[in-house]
Amino acid sequence: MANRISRRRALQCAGAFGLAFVPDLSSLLTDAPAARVQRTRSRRAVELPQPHVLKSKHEQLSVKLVCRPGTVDMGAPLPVRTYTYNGVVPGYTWEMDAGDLLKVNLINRLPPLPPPGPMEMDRPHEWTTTNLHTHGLHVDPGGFADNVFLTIPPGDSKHLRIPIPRDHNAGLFWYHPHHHGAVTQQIRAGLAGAIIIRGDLDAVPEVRAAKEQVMVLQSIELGNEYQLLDPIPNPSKTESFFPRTNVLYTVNGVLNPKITMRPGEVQRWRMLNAAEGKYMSLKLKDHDLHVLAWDGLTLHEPDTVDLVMMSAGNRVEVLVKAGKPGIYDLVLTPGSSQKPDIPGMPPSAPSWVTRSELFYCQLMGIDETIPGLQDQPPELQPRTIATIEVRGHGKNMRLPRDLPAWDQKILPIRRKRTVGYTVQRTGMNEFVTFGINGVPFDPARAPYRPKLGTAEEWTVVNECDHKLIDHAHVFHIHTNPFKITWRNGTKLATPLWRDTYVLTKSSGDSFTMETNFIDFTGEFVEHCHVVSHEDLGMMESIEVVR
Ligand SMILES: [Cu+2]
Repeated sequence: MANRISRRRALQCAGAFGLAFVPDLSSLLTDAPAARVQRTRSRRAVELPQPHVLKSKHEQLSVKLVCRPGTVDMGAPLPVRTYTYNGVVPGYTWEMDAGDLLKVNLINRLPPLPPPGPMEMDRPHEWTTTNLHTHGLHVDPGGFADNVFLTIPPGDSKHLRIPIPRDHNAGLFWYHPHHHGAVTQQIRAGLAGAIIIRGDLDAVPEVRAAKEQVMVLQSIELGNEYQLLDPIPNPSKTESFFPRTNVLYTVNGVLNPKITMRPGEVQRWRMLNAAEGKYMSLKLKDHDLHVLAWDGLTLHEPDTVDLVMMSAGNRVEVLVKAGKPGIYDLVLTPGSSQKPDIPGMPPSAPSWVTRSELFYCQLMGIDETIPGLQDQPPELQPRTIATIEVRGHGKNMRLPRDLPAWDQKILPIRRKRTVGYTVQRTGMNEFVTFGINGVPFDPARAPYRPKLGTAEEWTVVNECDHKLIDHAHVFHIHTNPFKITWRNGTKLATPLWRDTYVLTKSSGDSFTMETNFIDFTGEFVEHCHVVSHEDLGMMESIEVVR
């Protein structure tokens, strides 16, 4: 049994030896310095592949999910050596109906790590141990179901059994590993896959008529030889917790695939941001995006926009109606930035050179006084992640007017809470850990205990010290979705239903949400879905009790 020590204890030990925790601050940004963003090697664009689909039969879907190292062709200059589900990135798509039983035989064939020294709960650790989270599904968080406290070390396996409730909402969800300390490593490797629950939205005639494209957006983080690098639990000043020199922005595992459409054709793009900590602001040149649903929660009517901002973990479903013949780029901008473009939110900084970017420029040796995109670090530059080719002739397809909305009634609010996303630093301004309300995740700590059959109102605040570099965060809670009612002190005319939502980069930014704790008791977590922040402590447990 590995030895676990608390951060406070570790600090005391470190102090005793005259050491300080002074990791490279750049590792706290979602963008490591000097990482190159790989576009694609010269070859003809491949048509967007679809992950292989496993469909339920007789109200049951049984899958064998093998985590193992593998070599994958993503269209980069070299084959990519990383972790895979069943040898592919992303994993297969699981398709079910509400009421089905999902059975997963999860087998861990990742390499064992050398025996660890003392493990710190807010540093990367046991990064080849795994488990499984079904993100967004309203299912049992305990036992051998959607239980993120299960541990499956290399060589081990578990049979999971996850009944999908009969009244489950239809939409796009996803699965990924969630072993604390290992989440970043396994997500940046590419371990993720889509889950589709069929239902009312699929029956809308205009939606049913549209060709469906699942789009798993990932950022695969690699070294010089396009190989996954190990995390560094206690990096030196010049190292990162999660080193990488190449970042591949892939859609369904390939760089810049092509999507072919006919003029007037409507397609349904089911997009998932399965990247580690990357905000993805997506635009399609000369085309509107007609949003049907966020996070598997259908809107009342399509929301027509020219940009969607997906935080890590978000899903958005859009209809796209092809215009005139031509080539159109689907652009990610500003991609992995700490400054996500958030529709409806005013920019929170007076200039595009914010403190974090300035800091970044200093690290990179970039002259930040010269304005213009060429001065942006490569991970902050806009980039094309897919190319749409409209050609030939097609019939003029229609868009829907009304949708079968998700609008669960919120129970009477039983309690209000403030949840602060915080960073601890030493007096010397050196990073110590991330936390929630100042406390880093500790598995031994008693969870917060709301009562089954009640609702609560939480205000989530970015409480990073404004004197320090800014961090955007992403709030995600398991098991129950939430309804956002206020943002930065302004009541929303139309509340937003999500299971994952951005907490913008400025200190004091906040949103207020309401959530029902219904159907399931048991322990689960809420955490930052910039999962490097989560592995470094930004998570807490909740146990719903009778
Ligand atoms: Cu965070």
